[in-house]
Order: sequence, then structure tokens, then C-alpha cells
Amino acid sequence: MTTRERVESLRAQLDEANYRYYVLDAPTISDARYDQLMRELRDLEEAHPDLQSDLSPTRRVGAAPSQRFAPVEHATPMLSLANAFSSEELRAFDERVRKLLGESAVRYICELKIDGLAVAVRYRDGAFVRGATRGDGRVGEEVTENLRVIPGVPLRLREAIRGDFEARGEVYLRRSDFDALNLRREREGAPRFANPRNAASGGLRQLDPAQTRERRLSFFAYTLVEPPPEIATQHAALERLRELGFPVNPNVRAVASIDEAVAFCDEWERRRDELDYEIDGVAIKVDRFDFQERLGTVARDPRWAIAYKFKAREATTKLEDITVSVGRTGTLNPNAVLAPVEIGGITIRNATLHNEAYIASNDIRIGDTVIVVRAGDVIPRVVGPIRELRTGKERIFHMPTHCPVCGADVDRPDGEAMARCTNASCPAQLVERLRHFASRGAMDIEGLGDVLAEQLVSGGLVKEFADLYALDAPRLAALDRLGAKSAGNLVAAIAASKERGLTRLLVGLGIRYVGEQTAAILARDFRSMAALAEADESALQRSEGIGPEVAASVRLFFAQARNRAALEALAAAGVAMEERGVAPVADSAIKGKRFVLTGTLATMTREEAKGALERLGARTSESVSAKTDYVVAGSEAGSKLQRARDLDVPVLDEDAFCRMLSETRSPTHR
Ligand code: 3BA
Repeated sequence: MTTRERVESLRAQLDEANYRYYVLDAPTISDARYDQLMRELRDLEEAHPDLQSDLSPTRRVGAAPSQRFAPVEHATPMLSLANAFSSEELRAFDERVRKLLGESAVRYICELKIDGLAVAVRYRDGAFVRGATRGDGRVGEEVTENLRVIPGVPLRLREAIRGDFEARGEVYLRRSDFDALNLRREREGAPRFANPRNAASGGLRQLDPAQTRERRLSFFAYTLVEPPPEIATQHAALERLRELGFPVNPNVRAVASIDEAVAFCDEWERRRDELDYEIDGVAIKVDRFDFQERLGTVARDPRWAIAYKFKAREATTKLEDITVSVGRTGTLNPNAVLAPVEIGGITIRNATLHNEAYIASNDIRIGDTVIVVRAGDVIPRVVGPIRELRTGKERIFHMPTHCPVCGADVDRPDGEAMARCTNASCPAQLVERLRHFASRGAMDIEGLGDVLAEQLVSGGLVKEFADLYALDAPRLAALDRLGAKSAGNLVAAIAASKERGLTRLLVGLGIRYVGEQTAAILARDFRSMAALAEADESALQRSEGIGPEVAASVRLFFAQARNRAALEALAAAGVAMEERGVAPVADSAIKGKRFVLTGTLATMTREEAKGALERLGARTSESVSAKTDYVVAGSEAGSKLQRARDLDVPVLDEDAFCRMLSETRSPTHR
């Protein structure tokens, strides 16, 4: 074999390996073997400069400097895609398509809409010659060298198509590559990127292609420009792109009606988190090219395609201020004050910023235009600034050195993210702690909410929990906006709370890591506050699901003289220190089973249902997974019920649930 032949053979093997990895997603050679072939090729090319080529896989390292970002005109303009935000709009689109074509039914192809950047790649005689961004659709920027380092972009087509060939698609960043990139940046002290799209966009515009390479961009092709006559449909075009060596997204569906297209959209709106890349919707296209041609375009929008946009999860808005609140456990929480902005139908005014380190590592400044994310039901958070929009007037945030509520020193222990107020009787903590003590899952004192807790503390009426039980109606009625009747009701509610029992009292104390489930387990196993106070960490850890962290936290709580004194005062006020109501059941049939409650029950509140389950040793959680044993569905149950059905989790209606409870309940009522 001549050297030239060996070089060609190495290139062919490496191209093939790339194709199998990036297009077929079925690698056939190991990374080590790939590296070995690459090294041999690189050595040969170095020794024989006459054998070097721009199309060699060695050129994907991004070393070559080039003419970048020069404007390039798209011979065929890159169109844009009109948006639809509802199934009604999709149906209207379909109506129009069918009317214009005079057809009773039209086939569509549904493609995931990748949240990346559209680019065009050109080939001459099968060789990659030029790449460009979409730009305004008519003129883009030349980014040939940056595209060359993206492994999914073929440098040679698998068939040397004669003359000019162009494909279009989306450059994007996988979530896993995005996370790795941000980790690297954090280690290097560089600010994190707010989302994969921004990181991809910046990556494509790097002046040094070696930097582009480090971002690990990916590519999906979806348009074959000027298809030959034998390719008559979009699905055939996708097939052809794949044959030629382009990565094509596998999650496409050809459908016979708009109903099926709507179903595809619904399915992927639900499943979008399963993917390792972000999608922002579904592109729906008339499949037949002759139909596309007949439909034509208006301005830049083809009449034969539409993008169904998923409910937004992100928006940009102005970060007007950062305020600091003090939580129940004394943490100082920075909160974003935002110019109101709508995300997925909800107006957002506030978002979390987690802690000082988060603000610093994301380079978030007061006055910035920021990206806010609200995914599912979680609290919205600010993920990062748009630096391009800075005016220079933005201010860097510093955590206050003194508690904004009581003025005590703030401490941030080594290795901890959260700064804390050092004053255990800080009124902010007390207000929060009181509110929590009185909340529904805890002592359930109706009428004792935010406002009243604040008044009681600032008026000096309550300095610890037990003070609640010494309140009388006349003193309460003297408070602002509290009439005699409400004062009386409140005194009654406070008195009634004495009998809530150990589980709820434990919840109310606000011990770190002790929520409703842990409290129920501790109450079941230890029976009284006195026994719990004496338990050491190993005794605690013998209880189901109690790990070292929880055990240490419980110990720490009882080790504080102040806390023991507070408990003594509660006991002296007549608050029950043992479990009340149903005696704990040692071994019930549903012990350890996982329940999810959804919808509204007619005969009990959700809290009551949870309490009943926990007393029987069952667990409850918020979301349905394969580990869920039962879903209890009341009226108007929604997505959780659907998910239970999808996962084949048994569903109980209210009758069946009540029967289960009464059959499980042992006859040991007090
Ligand atoms: N299909 C984006 N445009 C797309 C060819 C048309 C089109 C998109 C698409 C216009 C995606 C607008 C920019 C553009 C190529 C023009 C897709 C995606 N189809 N699957 C109908 O996944 N993001 N974007 N790109 N030409």
C-alpha cells in the first residue's frame, strides 16, 4: 500500500466511525482505536504535507485560521417559521392548507423543533466547502471553520454528489455537554451560561475554532435544498440526508391528519425532558414537495409549515433589585425583584437567586436583563444575565454582613452555601417559625397566619411557642384589625391545638430535615417527646428511612438547652407530648407502601388523608413514579392520574381508598 492509499484508508475508516457514532448512534470501534487511527493519520500528514487536505478528519481540531463571519448570501433564502400556540391554531393552519390545495386530507411530517441555531452547509462534488448562519435569511455569516469542528457535520458526503449541494439544520448543545461545560467554567472561575442555546450561539461565533470545538456542539439536518425530482417528500429528504451522512433527529412522524399531528405535539410537550437536548416545539410540514410548491410563501413564511410552540419555560426581564429575607432556620435568602413578566401563562415578579455564591458564579448584577426559568411547579429562578445588554450601570450584589431583620452578625460557615443570622431568637425566624408552627400540616391553628404572627412578635406578645397558650381574648382583641369574635375563635383554635399529638408537634418545631413523613416515623417509633429527647443517634437511625444527617439534626435540636426549655414550657401549657388519636400500628398491611394523592377528596382534606396514611406507616409523595404503589384519585384529578395510568400504577377512587383505610386500621383506637 502506498502512503497515499494508507492516508485515504485511514480517512475512510475515521469518517465511517464518525458516521456510525453521530448519525447511526451505533458505534463500532472503541475510542482508543479511533484515537490510534487519528494519531497515525496525523503523523502521516505531518510527514507528507503534499497529502494534507481540508477534508481530512484531522482538520476537525480547529487549528486553521480563516476568513470568518464574512457576509454570505443564501442562494435560496432561509425561510422562517410561523408560530402556533394552540391546537386551534394548528387546525386553522390545516384548514387553510387543505382549502388552498383543494384536498380533503393532507399528510404532514412532524419534527421536533430543536432549540439551537439554524445553519446552512454547502458541498461541492461531495466536499464540505462553506458553512453559514441563517442571519436574516437572505444574508448570513460565514462560519465554515467553526462548523468543521462539529463532529456531526460531514466533511465528505457518503456519495460524492457532483456539483453544488446544500443542507440546512440546527446547531445545538446537548444538555450533558452543557452541564459539563458549565462545570468546567465554574472551576475556571468563568461565569456559567444561562442555557444551552446561548452557549451554542456563543460557541459558533468563537474567533478561534479550537474554542468552538471545546464546546462540543452537535448538529441535526432537516432541509435538503433543491432536492432532485426523485425525492418528492420531506420524509424522503430526511432519509436521503441520513444516507449522505447527516445526523437526522429520529423522533419524526409522518401523519395522515392534523389530529395525529396534535397528538404528536402533546406527546412531546409531555416528554421533552426525556431528551438530552432542548426542544421548544414541533415543526409541522406538508410532506409532499409539489404541495409545498403550490402553497408557496408569504413574505418569509412558508404557507406549508408551522411551528407549534410549547408553553414557555423561560423569559427575559429586568432584575430591578435583590432583596434579602430571613428564613425559618435563619438562612439569608436573596430574592430577585423582577419587572413583571409572563412565563407559560403566569406572571412572575419574584424569583429565587439561591445564595451569594450562585449570584457570583452566574455573574448576575442588579439592573441586568436576566433570563428567568420556570419549569413545572418549581419556584422560578434567575439563571443568568444577558451581558450584551449591559449599560455599565449594573451593580454587584453583596450579602449583608448583618441580619436585615434583627441586625445580628451574619455567619457563613466554611463549605456552606447559605449565610445565616446567628441570633436564634431573631424575630424573623420567630415570625416564620410561629407561622410554620401554626400551619395546617403542623399544629393547625386556624387564623394564625403571616399577618398575625408578625403582630404577635412585633407587639412583644409572643417570644416563644408556649407564649401562644397564655394569650387571652382581650389582649388579642387589642391588636390591629382583630375583632372580639376573631380573637375568641383564635383562643379556641390555640387551645384545640394542644391535642394535635406528637407527629404534628414535631413538624411544628421546625427541626431541620424533619418534615411530615419523618415526624410520623419518629412519633410511631418513640411514642413520646421524652423518649425522643433521650434517643442517641444510633437509636434514631434504627428507624425507617432515618439517615445520619437526620439523626444528627434531631440530636442537635434536643441538645440545645433553649429548645428543651421551650418544650418544657409547652408541656407546662398543656400541649400533648405523645401521639393522639389512632394508636400507631406496628405492622399494617400498607406499611412502607408509597401513595400519591391527587384531585379533591369529598370526605377528608388532603392533610387528613396524608395523616391517616402516615399513621398506618405508609408514605406519601408528590409525584408519580414507577415506585409508587397506589395513586388515590379524587375528583378533578389531572396529570398525576394520567401518569399513573401510563405507568400502570394501581389507582384508587375515594371509596376504595376509604375501604382500604378502614380495613387496615387496627381496632386500637384510644
Ligand atoms: N425544521 C427548524 N425552518 C425547520 C424549512 C422551514 C424550517 C426552521 C426549522 C422553514 C428545528 C427556521 C430557520 C430555517 C432552515 C430556515 C426544523 C427546525 N424547518 N426541524 C420549514 O428543528 N429547529 N427554522 N432553517 N431554513
